[in-house]
Amino acid sequence: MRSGLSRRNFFGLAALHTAAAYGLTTITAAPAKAAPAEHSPAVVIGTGYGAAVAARRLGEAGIPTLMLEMGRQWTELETGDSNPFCDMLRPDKRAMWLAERTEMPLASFLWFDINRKIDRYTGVLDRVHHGDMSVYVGRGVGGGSLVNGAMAVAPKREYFAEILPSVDAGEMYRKYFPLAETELGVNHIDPDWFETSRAYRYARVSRAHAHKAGLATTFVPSVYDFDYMRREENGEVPRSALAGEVIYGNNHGKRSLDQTYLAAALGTGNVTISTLHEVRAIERAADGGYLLTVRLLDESGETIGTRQLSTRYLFLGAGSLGSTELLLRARETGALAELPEAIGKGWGPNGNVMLGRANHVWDTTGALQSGMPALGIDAWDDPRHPVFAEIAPAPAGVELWLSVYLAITKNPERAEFSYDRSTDSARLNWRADQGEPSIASAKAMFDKLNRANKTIYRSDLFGDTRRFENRFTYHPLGGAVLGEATDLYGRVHGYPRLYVTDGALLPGSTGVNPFVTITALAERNMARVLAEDFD
Ligand code: FAE
Repeated sequence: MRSGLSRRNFFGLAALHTAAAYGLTTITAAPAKAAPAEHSPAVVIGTGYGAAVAARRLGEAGIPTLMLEMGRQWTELETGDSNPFCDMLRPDKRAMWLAERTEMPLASFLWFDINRKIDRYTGVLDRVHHGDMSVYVGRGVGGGSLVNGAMAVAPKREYFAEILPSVDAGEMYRKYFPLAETELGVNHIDPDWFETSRAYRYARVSRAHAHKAGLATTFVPSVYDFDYMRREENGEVPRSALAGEVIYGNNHGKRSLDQTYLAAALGTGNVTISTLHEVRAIERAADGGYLLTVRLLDESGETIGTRQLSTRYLFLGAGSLGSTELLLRARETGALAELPEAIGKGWGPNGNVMLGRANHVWDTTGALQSGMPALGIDAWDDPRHPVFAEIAPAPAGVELWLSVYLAITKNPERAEFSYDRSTDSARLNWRADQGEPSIASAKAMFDKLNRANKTIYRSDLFGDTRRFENRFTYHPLGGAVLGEATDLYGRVHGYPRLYVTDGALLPGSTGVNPFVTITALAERNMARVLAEDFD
């Protein structure tokens, strides 16, 4: 147990462990509620950042709340392996959501395919394909927090004010960003340790190259426990960040939502989580509440039943893709026909571009690399090509003479979802050419870096010969944008007591990795909704 764990989090974590031990799909800290009622006063769809904030604040306000999560619970699986997650070098069925092969962001090395065949299973990482764009998302109790790189960055205040001008930036930076950072367990790397850690040699090499090109670098806060990481390097505790664990989950060290917001939510005794429950449809009930049709899955992804649930207050926290699809389907099938035109619009990939550089033979990046980035190159104030580039690891366990980056760029292009009746799903119309402004910005920064260091791009990493990969994003944002599809607090226009609480609210870009912004905005919105919408 982490020191400083509150009593509430303790009871919530105990509930998660008990459910895991008995293979339950219902997680609750309230003994009287072993099975969720078919009616719940509040329902939250999803268990990612926005959802976890909503459920916790509802639970604390004494409102019985049911969370519905299509993925499974990952705390201590009964796999025979005491670790729930597999690592990146030895992926198995737990790696990916209902896939027969892994789909790594770095798809090849020296053009050799590095993906592996796996068994189909309700694994933790999903890559959802939409033509020219595919979107990585986390599946399971904790959503994206299970698979992400833990970088906990608040956007520059001027940029936040630019993307959400109707939100009081003063209040956000005074109150809600600090609140989110505290509750998420954000911590900072000890700069002295960073300078000596073997696991961050790769970041120091990239930093030296950036500085040689006149570019500034900055440490990035994290929700990975840096004290734990230091003990990993000293050989005192089991390794996680230093054992190639990140996109398929971390067995130790990471403060994912099941350790923080969700444990606190369950600890109120008012929140229940039902796993392997995929919400398929939302309609209006005769009493003005909402009816949900839920598909029940087994661990191989087969449908084993359906449930009908009713609620008075419905919070959508299924992520940019999930929440947008549910709303679009409801509008286009006529179930919630009055939903606004703005549903499905304003989507962007946060300008994501991945790339690699080949290092000189004397510039080794190290066989041991922390899976958790701790440094970024910050050129966001560049007037022509604003870029914030995370210095990413390539933890292969051997020297690769490779530097990898995930660049976040300021790309004004946006895409829309439309409803495809034949597949009953939302389709995104992002085109490859819309990614060109992102590539131009990343190229401007990294050309400079290469020139100064006499280095070159790698063209063997993304399955073909491209040097810049922007056919995927880690940061899907938009689809139900704040102030357009909803009011200024996430209340969906036209339908009382229906809310969006996740990354769908953000208009396609945050300029930095987004989960702190999603969390802080959800905190702000929930404070208002709880004060005004509940009797
Ligand atoms: P999200 O966390 O995606 O949660 C949505 C949840 O809803 C998921 O658990 C889904 O399984 C569930 N769901 C979806 N549809 C349904 C349905 N119909 N019924 C029931 N459940 C459903 O939403 N961000 C950072 O800030 N820093 C990082 O270092 C970082 N690294 C990343 C690395 C990777 C590999 C990935 C994939 C993402 C990364 N992100 C990072 C992005 C971050 O995780 C993401 O912005 C947030 O998780 C989005 O939060 P939401 O609340 O919108």
